[in-house]
Formats: sequence, structure tokens, C-alpha cells
Amino acid sequence: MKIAIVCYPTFGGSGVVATELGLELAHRGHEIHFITYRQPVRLALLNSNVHYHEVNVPEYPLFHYQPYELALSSKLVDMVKLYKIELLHVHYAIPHAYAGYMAKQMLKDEGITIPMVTTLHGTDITLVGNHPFYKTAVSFSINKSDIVTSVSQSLKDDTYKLFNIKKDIHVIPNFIELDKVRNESLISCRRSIMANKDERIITHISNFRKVKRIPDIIKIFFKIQEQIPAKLMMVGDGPEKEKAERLCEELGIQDKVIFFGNSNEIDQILSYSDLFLLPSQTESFGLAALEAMAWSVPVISSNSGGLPEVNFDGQSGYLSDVGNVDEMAENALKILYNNETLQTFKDNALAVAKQFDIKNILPLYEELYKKAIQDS
Ligand code: GMT
Repeated sequence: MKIAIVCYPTFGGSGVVATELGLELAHRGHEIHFITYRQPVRLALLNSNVHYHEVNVPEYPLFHYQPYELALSSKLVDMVKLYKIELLHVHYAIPHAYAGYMAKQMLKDEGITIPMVTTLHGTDITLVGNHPFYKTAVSFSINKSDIVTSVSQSLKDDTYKLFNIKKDIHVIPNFIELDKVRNESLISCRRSIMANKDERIITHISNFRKVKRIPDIIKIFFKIQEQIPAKLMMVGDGPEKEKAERLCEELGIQDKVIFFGNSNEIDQILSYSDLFLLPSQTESFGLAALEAMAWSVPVISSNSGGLPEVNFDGQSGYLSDVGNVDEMAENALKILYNNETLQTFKDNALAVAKQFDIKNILPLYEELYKKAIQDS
């Protein structure tokens, strides 16, 4: 199939999912066209069957806001015609499904019918899309998609709760490419750079937005390091990072916390981690937790959104109510106290991650694509 993938090319989970999906589809012989404003961070272009088309938005001083949707829909129309693309897969309702619908309409005018699959990722539904300023357009774009998927059952339920959706929503969970992730030969950094032999390594990876509850991570770690030797790896960058650094100073633990910023060495860091913290306010899925589990790292998370669908309580880690840092710290210590328990949780985390292997998930998308093309 010839498929156009539209996504945000940044470090966010939706961009990662879209990119990995496209690369694997290309690997399986499909022709994939990424259409976005910058090359996605995980996109390797030296790959047959993979194309990248940049959307340029010319800066014009008269406009207070530059019209990205307009440029995107024009680009979609041009690329569909040029490469005879058969299907649009847009990740994120805002503004991609909206731009995709406009492209469909323009193409229809020229006698070309193309189906659109929209994947909902969470932020577009629970955090931004739900805002009254966007809600009408988001409902419209979802209802006008030919097929809608969501990355968890919880996100599906939220979408029906928050919007007036008439379409069926297919749940296709996010995935991990285990063979690629656990490529131990790529691991060059030494554990000793991060921690001493006797110290447990605890990790958090995110874009440091408020929704990730960064202060909770520091508080949980503070309680852990009072009981056992430990170091905290904080990977990523975002609006809450500076505050977190200040909190570490206030608590006198700055020498035990390493802030990496955005890193391309996530696999290296996870390969040495003993525990992953994700106490988010809400999380449609929690891809970062799955990436950790793929490296046999157990997860302490909140029980909000789709997290219980990924982190199995008492098995791959533990779940607690949002903000219950005392319980999260207690559970973390339960896992970390002795090597045997830790090893059991590590093995379980990997076993759960295996259920989300891309090999199991990708055919679900392929099936929907075929259906969408047949029905169009
Ligand atoms: O929250 C993030 O880290 C980024 C965000 C995004 O918009 O890319 O992630 C969302 O999509 C990911 C991939 O499907 C999910 O794993 C995240 O849980 C989801 N974030 C939220 O729901 C807050």
C-alpha cells in the first residue's frame, strides 16, 4: 500500500509511534510518505520505501498566526496526486485530521477518493482538544474520518465521554519493537558513569509538562533514597524542569539526581535502570513506561488513563492514585529492597512488554488500512 503518515515530528510519544509504525510498514514492503514540518526525530531516511515531504509555512508579517493547516492540506493533495498515495493516516486530531479532511475534499473535487485513518493519542482529546475553542472542530474531524483508532480503551471511553462521536473507535495499543530496542551491542556507556555499584538507578523520561507531575517524582525519590542508596536519572526537557532542579536543591539531593535534557541515549540509560517512575496526572497510554519495560525495568505509576492497560499492578510494577507519593515510594522500596524481588519484577516487566511487540500490533493497522481502501 502507498500510505501518507502525518504526525508531530517532535520527541512526544505520538510522533515516536507514528515514526516507528511507518518504518515497520516500510520494512514490510509498503511505500510510506511522512508529511510534516520537520524530519521526525526517530526517522532514518536511509531506508527504502520511506519518503519525507516537508511542509513549509511561509512567514508573512501580516499574519499573527501562520496557517499551518492550509499548507499541510495543500501538501497532502500535491503528494497524493504525485505519488498516487492510497491512504492518509493522521496521528492526532488537532490539526491533522482537520487538514486531512480538507485534503480529502479538495481531492474529491478532482475525482480522487482517498480514505483517512485518524489515530487519537490523548493530548488531542483529554488536554487540548477538549477546550471549548477546539471542541467543535475536533468532533467534526473525528466524525469525518473513515476509520478512528485510539491507543487505549481508556482513551476510547474518554473520547465518547468528552465529544459527540458517532463513529466506531478501534483500540490499537501502542507497541514496541523489542528486537530493535534490546540491541545490547549498541550499549556503549558504562553504568559507573551514572551510579555506584551499590546504588539503585531510578529513571524518569518525559517532556516535563505539568501533566507528568514532576515534583511527585522528586518527592518519591527523596523517600526512596532515605532508605536505600539510589540515584535518579531525569531524562527530557520541558517547562517543569527548572522547578524540579530547584526542588532537588531544596531537599539537598542535587548530587543524587542527574538531569540529562533531551537525550538520544535513552536505551543506554534504560538498560541500567532498576525502576521507572511515571506518576502522571493522566496518560492515554504511557509509551515511556512500555519502553522501560522492554528493558526489563519495572514501573511505579499512577493509575490514571490507560496506564493500567500497560503497567499490570503487582506484576510489572505498581499503580497508585494520582498524587499518592507515600504509597508510590513504599511500593518502589518493596521492589528495590532485595535482588530476588527486583529480578522477579524485571522478568515480569519484560514479559508484559512482549505482549506489545510490534509484530502483534502492526497487522491490526494493516487490516484496517485494507478495509478503509476497500470501502472507499
Ligand atoms: O504526553 C506525552 O508525553 C506526549 C503525548 C503526545 O501528544 O505525543 O503523548 C500521548 O501519546 C502517547 C503515544 O500514544 C501516549 O503514550 C501518551 O500517554 C500520551 N500522553 C498523554 O495522554 C498525556
